[in-house]
Amino acid sequence: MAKTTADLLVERLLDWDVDTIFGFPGDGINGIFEALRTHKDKMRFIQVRHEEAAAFAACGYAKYTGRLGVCLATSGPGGIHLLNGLYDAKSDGQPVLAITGHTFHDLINTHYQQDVDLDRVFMDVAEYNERVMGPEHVVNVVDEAIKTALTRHGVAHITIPKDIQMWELGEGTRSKANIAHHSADLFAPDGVAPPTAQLERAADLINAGSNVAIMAGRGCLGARDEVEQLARTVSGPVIKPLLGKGVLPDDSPYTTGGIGLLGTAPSQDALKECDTLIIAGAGMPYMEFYPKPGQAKCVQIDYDPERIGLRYPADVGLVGDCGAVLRALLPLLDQKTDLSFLQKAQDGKKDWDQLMNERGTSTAVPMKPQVVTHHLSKLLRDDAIVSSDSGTIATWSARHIDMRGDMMFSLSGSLATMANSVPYSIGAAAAYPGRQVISIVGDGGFTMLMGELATLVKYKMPVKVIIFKNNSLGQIKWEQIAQEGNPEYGVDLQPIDFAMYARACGAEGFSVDDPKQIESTLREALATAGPAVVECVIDPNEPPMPGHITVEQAKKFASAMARGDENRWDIVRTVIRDKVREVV
Ligand SMILES: Cc1ncc(C[n+]2csc(CCOP(=O)(O)OP(=O)(O)O)c2C)c(N)n1
Ligand SMILES: [Mg+2]
Repeated sequence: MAKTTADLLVERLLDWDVDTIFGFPGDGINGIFEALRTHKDKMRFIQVRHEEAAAFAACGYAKYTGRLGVCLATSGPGGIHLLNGLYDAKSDGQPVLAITGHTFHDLINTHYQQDVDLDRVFMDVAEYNERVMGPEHVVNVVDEAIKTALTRHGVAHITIPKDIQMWELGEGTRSKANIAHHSADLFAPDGVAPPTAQLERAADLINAGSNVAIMAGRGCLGARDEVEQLARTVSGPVIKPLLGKGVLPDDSPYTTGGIGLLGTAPSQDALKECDTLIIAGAGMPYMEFYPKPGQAKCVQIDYDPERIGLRYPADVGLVGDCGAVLRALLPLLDQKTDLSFLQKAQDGKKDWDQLMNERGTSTAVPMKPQVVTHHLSKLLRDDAIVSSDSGTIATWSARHIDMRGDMMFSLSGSLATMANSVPYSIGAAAAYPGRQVISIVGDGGFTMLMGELATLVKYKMPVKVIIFKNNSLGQIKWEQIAQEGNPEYGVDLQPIDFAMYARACGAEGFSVDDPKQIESTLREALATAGPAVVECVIDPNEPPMPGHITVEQAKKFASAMARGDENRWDIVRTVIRDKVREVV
């Protein structure tokens, strides 16, 4: 039997070493499903419960493997459901290929069923976007789509009308110009190093500085040795934006931890006091945490020339892979002998760690959210892959989950969407059977894609889902109070028994509200063979405060309380208790 367009699609993906596709069926992609069925010994299809989760899983897969992630959805609504996950991939620079169906090729734009031009819908999100016109077109298009996604670190999209998926090769429609087998399944990454003169300018600038701070983001995830050597050479602290959490282990003497609202005080101090800043593979958006423009000389390293000077007025830009650029730069740098800036940062980090330890070991009731991440961190294996959702949980994860060994960590960075973490864990579990995979998620984020627990059960993915139950969209509640100075509104959640829900899905379900039980409950859950949910009932009145609180934030907080937040006395008590603990 002659090959169909869909056969050619699947076989070309296999040529590109794609062996896993996350998706959800529909009549607009039945042709592709038939090809998936007949190639199922080589191509694994993972069926999620919502297409958004397929796109998140593909993004997580790409983040944790460095490889292309692939997702598949039907015409119209299926494709539309992918969008948020695709924007997540675009925003965090991940190579993801989305494949969708379209209606019959000769009914497009005639108000037919599921007649949505997804190639037009995806114009903004996708770097490459093409409608396949026949079996002779698909191979070339797949090659271009994949190369573009890998080169531009973004989304590529292919849509195939449902009848064209079944068209067979050899029906005489190949144009003379389209020579068969002319296109290659080969990606050749750009390996050009920055010119020597630029490297020398960067080195001069760094050598002349006395307080050098390094901000190392996700672009440095594969360059741990180089970043550590840089820190040692310039005697400066490494500040890790959240997507770069895995760049250095948290017990490294060279890191002050995270930055931003959910970062650490010593990172904030180091950036406030540095006279030289090296930004490597980072685009942390919160400019108020950078040095003031003009305060520090700046060398920025990024694979994308468009990002040089994006957040801070860089004096020298070095374009390329962070590891390769640092290897070229390091021999030009002088060893700094004055350790005072680094030592101050290390002292600040020690104090911070002590504060976090106190917060994390609190026995107060209701249980503090930090207590959960504190104990979880200690119980995790050195190979754990931890995904966090957006919400206050991101702060508790950022500050209390310590990176060790080969651990990986991610969340939705620039898009900061909710509901990504369980699907990211699906991507991680698919890529790394045998590794410990953890999802840290709020009750709000979890309920958005709650059906994905069934996906974990179906594929026997032993992901442990740690749900922080505060019956609230906590992050927004605190924003309303502390940033806007308004009493909370529209943020309370109808409670759900998540442990019972887990069992209804066929997973293990645990529930804990006692800080004295948290360690043993987590230990028991982590030891289970399959997927498990741990519902952690936590204090809804514990605010995620920045490392240093500003006068403005304190004033807004006071104003919201004065205007009558219904939980104001509980909140005030909690905040005062924290402040007292900090000072005593
Ligand atoms: C898709 C989406 N909708 C809304 C938001 C705004 N938002 C950010 S965090 C948050 C609250 C998250 O609540 P939950 O998951 O319960 O975590 P918590 O903050 O309570 O820890 C909301 C609504 C978002 N980031 N993404
Ligand atoms: Mg919540």
